[in-house]
Amino acid sequence: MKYSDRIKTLLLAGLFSLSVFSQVTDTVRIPLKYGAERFGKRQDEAMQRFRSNRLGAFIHWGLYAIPGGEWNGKVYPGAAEWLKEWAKVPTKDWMNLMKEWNPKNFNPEAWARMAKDMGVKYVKITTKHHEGFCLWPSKYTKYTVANTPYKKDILGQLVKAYNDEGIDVHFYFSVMDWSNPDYRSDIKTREDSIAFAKFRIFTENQLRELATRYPSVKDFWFDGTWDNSIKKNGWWTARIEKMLKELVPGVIVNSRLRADDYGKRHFDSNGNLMGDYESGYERKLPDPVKDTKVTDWDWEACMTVPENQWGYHKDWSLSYVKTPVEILEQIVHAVSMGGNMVVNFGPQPDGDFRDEEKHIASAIGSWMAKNGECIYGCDYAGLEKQDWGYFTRKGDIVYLAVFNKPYSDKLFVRMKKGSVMADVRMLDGTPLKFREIAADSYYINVPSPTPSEPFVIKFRMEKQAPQQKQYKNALT
Ligand code: 2OX
Repeated sequence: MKYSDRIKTLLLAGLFSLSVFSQVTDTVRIPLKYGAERFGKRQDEAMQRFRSNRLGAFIHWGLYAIPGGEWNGKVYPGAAEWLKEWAKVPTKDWMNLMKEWNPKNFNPEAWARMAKDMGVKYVKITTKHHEGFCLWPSKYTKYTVANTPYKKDILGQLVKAYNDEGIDVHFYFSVMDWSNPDYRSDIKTREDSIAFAKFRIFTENQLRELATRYPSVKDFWFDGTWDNSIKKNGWWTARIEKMLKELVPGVIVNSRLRADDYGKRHFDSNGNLMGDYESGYERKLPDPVKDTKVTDWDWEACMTVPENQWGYHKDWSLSYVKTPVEILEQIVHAVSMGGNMVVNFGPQPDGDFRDEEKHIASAIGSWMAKNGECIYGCDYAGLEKQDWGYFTRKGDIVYLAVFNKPYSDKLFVRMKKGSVMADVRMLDGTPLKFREIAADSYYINVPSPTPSEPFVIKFRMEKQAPQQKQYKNALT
């Protein structure tokens, strides 16, 4: 063998041995110090709990709730929590809102009951949004609840109330902080690096404070991490994740925090997910036919009720407001592709929820009480998507969540090769008629009378006994 051929063989052998370890996209072509720390999904108990929870609520609550999208008589149609930016409000003026932070109707136990009744297993709370106002009494800034007329720790009361109801609490944290003078969106001068080094320490202190004050926190969901300054500090984002994981055993961190050695985000330069789950599905969902690759990693989507309002906005007539059934469909859609779904709420400045949100929470809750079996602990079923709705699966039980009843009154199901359908029922146990109509293909009869809301059917997927071939493809 020529020398160059020997080198080629060695290289090929090297690539082959890498691919033995790798699943899916997992290859290490580019050496990274701050890339993904793992190939594939985390499988420890905390991660399994995160995954099986499946449905969560998001809470966006901060000073922005007070103006509710209006500044100096002008209503801004953009996201209410971005008002400081839309109306170019200087920090000093914005922080005057702290004098009005006194949510008279805030009742953490009522919030926890609302979440429980909605059927959510976890709640993600904005500890600090881009504005920089903290819902906990942080030692590291004056912009906190402690310096408002209300005085009390909002976050601490919520953690306790939710946990008392058995609901996990996740922390939203914006790294970008519009009120810290040391924050930089890019680092171009020596002065920028000095300021940003101070800002890194401030952020680390706040995160250590959150992790130690509230050790029952299950997840940190980072936001405001897209600026160049953070992309140039990939080493620091890796260090933050490591610090939190040392402080809180089992804690889960979203993909949005990290940047690798080259400033690549979410997926590192080798295409491997950083953090524990992908958090890029914001107000959108993967295509249920084309994007089944998302089932290779854990992910969580988050959704607003209007088009794009996270914080409280006083005028919801400015954009389309989703109906409860549309939100339910998005929840099922996410689970059918192996993801979690978080539905957002923007509480009013008085500490109560607007009527529309209360209605949505209770409508989702009553559907979940009946049909939650197809959501909690469920995953991608591995079956071909059909137009009537979505499949989910738990072990050998497959669920059909029907959102579009066909005129034929028959639900088409294509089974995996080597498996057969058995024991088809409504969730309440009522058996349904079904029959095999072609190779691996079945019809299930729509229940009669047809339920007046999206309904769920389940069946057992059994291994096929050896049998003679009944169906044959045409020769063409
Ligand atoms: C949009 C365009 C440019 C820069 C940032 C955004 N952005 C930020 N969009 N949404 C956000 C924040 N993430 C959501 C979870 C909310 O907190 C929203 O304010």
